[in-house]
Amino acid sequence: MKKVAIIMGSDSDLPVVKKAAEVLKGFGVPFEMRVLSAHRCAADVAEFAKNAENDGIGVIIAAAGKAAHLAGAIAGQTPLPVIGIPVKASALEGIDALLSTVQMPAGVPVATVAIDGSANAAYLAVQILALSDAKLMDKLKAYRAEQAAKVLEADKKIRQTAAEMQSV
Ligand code: RP5
Repeated sequence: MKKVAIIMGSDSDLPVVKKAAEVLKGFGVPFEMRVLSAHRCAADVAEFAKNAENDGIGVIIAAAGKAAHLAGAIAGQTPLPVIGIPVKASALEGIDALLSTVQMPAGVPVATVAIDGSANAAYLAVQILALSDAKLMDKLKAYRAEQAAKVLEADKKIRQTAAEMQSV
């Protein structure tokens, strides 16, 4: 199976990014994690992005805060799908990173998740890899079924509570 690369702009992003790694681990998807900054070490970002396809990477997750150019800078240098996580890291509460990550020009997309939405970045990466991996697709379907069952169980309880509240 191809691996997922999780790149963060600073090690201060790790508390947010950790959740993505946990989700990937849960699905048995191999991943690597790196700290690379579009602004502080641009040449290293370029080297990573240019080699990613040949390094067995299938999807790239890039997390950054403030003027978050990391995901876009990577996307511009690889044909691999890039998922951006805008990180809440400044007085602007992540809106700065969200707009910097999501507003890509046509032809160079970054699939942007919610501010600090690292779990969904990983789920989306799993969905992409599952397109060419039947076992992973089965795991994904099982996870979705489990999620639905939990909600329906909660629904059953809340309906019972509502009925009890009105029976006296
Ligand atoms: C961004 O600036 C990083 O992704 C991080 O979210 C933010 C702050 O970085 P540090 O100053 O904590 O290294 O580039």
